[in-house]
Amino acid sequence: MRYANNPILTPRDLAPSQESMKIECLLNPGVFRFDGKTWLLIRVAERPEQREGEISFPLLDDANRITVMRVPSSSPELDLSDPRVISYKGSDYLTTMSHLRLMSSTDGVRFAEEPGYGPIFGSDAYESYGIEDCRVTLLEGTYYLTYTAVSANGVAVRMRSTTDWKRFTDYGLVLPPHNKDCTLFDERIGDLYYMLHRPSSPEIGGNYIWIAESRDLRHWGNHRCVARTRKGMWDSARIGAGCAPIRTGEGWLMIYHGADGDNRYCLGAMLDAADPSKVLARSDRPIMEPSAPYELTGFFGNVIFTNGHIVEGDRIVMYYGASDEVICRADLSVREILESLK
Ligand code: MAN
Repeated sequence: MRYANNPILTPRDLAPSQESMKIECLLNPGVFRFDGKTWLLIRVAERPEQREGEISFPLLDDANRITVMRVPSSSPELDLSDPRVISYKGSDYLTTMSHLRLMSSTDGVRFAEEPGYGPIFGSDAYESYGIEDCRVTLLEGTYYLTYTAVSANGVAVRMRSTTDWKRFTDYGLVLPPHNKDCTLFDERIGDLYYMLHRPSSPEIGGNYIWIAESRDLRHWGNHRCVARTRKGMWDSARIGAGCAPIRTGEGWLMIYHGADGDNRYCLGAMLDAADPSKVLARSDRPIMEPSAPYELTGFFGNVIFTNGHIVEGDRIVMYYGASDEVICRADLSVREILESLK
């Protein structure tokens, strides 16, 4: 059920990271409990104020400072058909650059920034186009952040960890391009750690959900494909895992996003066996699809995308990005989702 006062956060609710920038979108928060509160780790996408006659977009330079690229908007070598991407002289850039912002709440709907918990920015050449869509997994007392690191080298998965949200350990790129939508499981299975991830293989294959395992959280192997896109269905073009799967009496319950050829993003569920590389059941129809006005129109309309929830008994308190612009909440029931998979 959608929260009646959605959206709970919009770009106007936060100040830009610096004066020259404007927040264009809030997207796809990681979600966790810490210090007795619910926290969101929000993807904040910014771009420079646009001037007449030119298109400008941000990049990190070699010294990790934000610089602005400017190109004449009349250039025949400029392709702006996708609001998320700028194609110029054969190279692709992002229209916005994302960083991650922490906000906390005691009631789960009113969120505020807290002094001492600063923003997280891209930190080197592998993150020069920004960092995005962070999953947060609490595993054996440590929070693991798995997020998308974007640069001219490609779209990859990076990991950091923390226990206090002030000091972070960097694991570097745990998966090379092209890969995103990575989440760790929140417990070991046997003596192995597991992650779900989403490599892309556009010529043969596609955008499928994979699983990998590790003994030390740094080196990942035994990659296996868990689920593929399905022709003619709501998840025909791309799929990707949400956050850590939920352990239920019937197996691992995973919420995932699926998009079709028209870039319409919905949510569905999969039930995996005790061996999480085996799918037992999967949503024929979405468990949530864009229908509210804020899900139908916005920066990139027709999008519901989640990578964070907390589970309280049967209740899944889920936070999601709508139309790549605002943040919303919906409460789901584990039992109802399991029923829908029968
Ligand atoms: C896609 C979209 C964008 C994102 C890039 C890079 O184009 O998901 O929002 O910035 O990929 O990850």
